[in-house]
Amino acid sequence: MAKNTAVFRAASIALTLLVAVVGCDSRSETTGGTGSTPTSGPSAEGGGSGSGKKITVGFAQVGAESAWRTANSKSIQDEAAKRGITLKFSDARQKQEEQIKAVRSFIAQKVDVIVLAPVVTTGFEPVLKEAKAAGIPVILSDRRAAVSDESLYQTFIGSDFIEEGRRAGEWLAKKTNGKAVIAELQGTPGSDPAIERKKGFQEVLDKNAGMKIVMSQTGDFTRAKGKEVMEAFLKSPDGAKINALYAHNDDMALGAIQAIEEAGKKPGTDIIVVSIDGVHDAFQAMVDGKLNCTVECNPLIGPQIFDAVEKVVKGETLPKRTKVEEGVFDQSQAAAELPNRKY
Ligand code: GYE
Repeated sequence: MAKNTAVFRAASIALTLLVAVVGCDSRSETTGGTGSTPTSGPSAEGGGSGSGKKITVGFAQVGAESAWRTANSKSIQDEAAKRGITLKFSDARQKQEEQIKAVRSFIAQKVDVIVLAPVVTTGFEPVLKEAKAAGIPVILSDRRAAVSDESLYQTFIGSDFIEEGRRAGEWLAKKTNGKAVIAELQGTPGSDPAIERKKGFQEVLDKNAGMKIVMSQTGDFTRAKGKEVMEAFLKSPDGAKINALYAHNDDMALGAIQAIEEAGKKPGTDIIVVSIDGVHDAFQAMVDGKLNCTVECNPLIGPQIFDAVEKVVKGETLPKRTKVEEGVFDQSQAAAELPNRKY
């Protein structure tokens, strides 16, 4: 367990030191939408590609649905500022149409590189073709897009979501001796992490006949919907049988924990709760005995994203896939790890 924690922690400390050195000289431009014309940041001698030309990146972010996402946006904004890269930031509020609009606007603005975190896997191929036709390279961040032609993006930098689902399932199988009546809170329908976290978890269920998902619905990766759906689960005819909850992210688990408490049950005891991300509040909930386990999904990928951006600008070819290292934490490790959490 947590075999990669040391590596991750070292990286986190290094990142913190870098951020501390740079301070809050934020040069990234958060436009909040793609309609506005961002003002240009201060000149960045020594920044950018090293060739003297300042790089402009358009980042089409998913939204601000979770603590993971907030940390991810901050990591990318901080890293752009640190490197003197101009960042045009768009928050699509989890809407694909908004992301497509954002990408089109970045193409029209002739940015150097587009970074896209696709809210869902399908439907991006046409706009990716438009970017390619305009000669603007695209890097996929965090989530994968299903495309028929790999040349439509330079690299995909993100976590192994199937492995995360598997880790959650394996932890639960061990904890319950392979016997569990499970409620599942899925992420955004059609999104890469929702599809793959379900798949990895299911692999474990297929090997454990005593573990069954008896109800499953989307909570759209948000705390509010996680709570709402868990309330409905508990009120349903089979609600009283649930003794385990698998949530595709911590925010939904935290919302569900509230619903469990309001229904007069003890989260963490009456219902074993396992989720994914490893955000600060999840560690606090483990310390409080309400959450049992979180599988880490590291959002601090700003440095990896901009390493890739700078290489692409220099014309280098990247591997199609760059993975992020992460671990698994349960209640026994929570108190010791809590002060180290950076998100
Ligand atoms: O787990 C969830 C967020 O795509 C990995 O999106 C990301 C997921 C993350 O809303 O909290």
